[in-house]
Amino acid sequence: MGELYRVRSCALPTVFVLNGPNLNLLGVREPAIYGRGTLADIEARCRSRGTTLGLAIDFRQTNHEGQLVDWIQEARLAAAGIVLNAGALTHTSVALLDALSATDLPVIEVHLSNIFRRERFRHHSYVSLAATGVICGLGARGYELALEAVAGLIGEVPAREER
Ligand code: CA2
Repeated sequence: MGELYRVRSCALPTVFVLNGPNLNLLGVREPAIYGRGTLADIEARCRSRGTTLGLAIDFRQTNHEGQLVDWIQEARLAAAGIVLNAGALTHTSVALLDALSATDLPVIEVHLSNIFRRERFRHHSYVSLAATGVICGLGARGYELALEAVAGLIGEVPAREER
């Protein structure tokens, strides 16, 4: 009688799913490389997978490098993990590498295409230098697998050498 119950917070961990330049064109051009699905289709798959994994999905796209840097900095305070397809900035951006290096969050780098079967300039990734893991060549499924990886990594004790 008269017992007090503490209300437990049930906020889900948020994962930022960040997409870089030209990914808004998916489904419009280059279907041979990227398939016929749109970015909206990928977002829907992420939201559905997020629901089953118990993750809130914050899905964004920008064509601007500085905006991606701002979002990665925002994620440090607002997210439990990052899934990042930086588009062509993957291969050029030290600014993204520096922003990612400043987070302690799990970061999964995703590419729709297998960048290692493509032009040589796509074989190098600055993002990979700060990523926890990399998934490429599996199309939209790669985003779902990345969310599974983040779900597993959230709350995990850091590896011994990182402590
Ligand atoms: O395979 C990926 O996901 C990429 O990150 C996609 C980037 C590319 O620069 C990376 O090397 C690999 C390209 C983004 C999408 O570009 C489009 C261009 C025209 C039509 C549709 C998409």
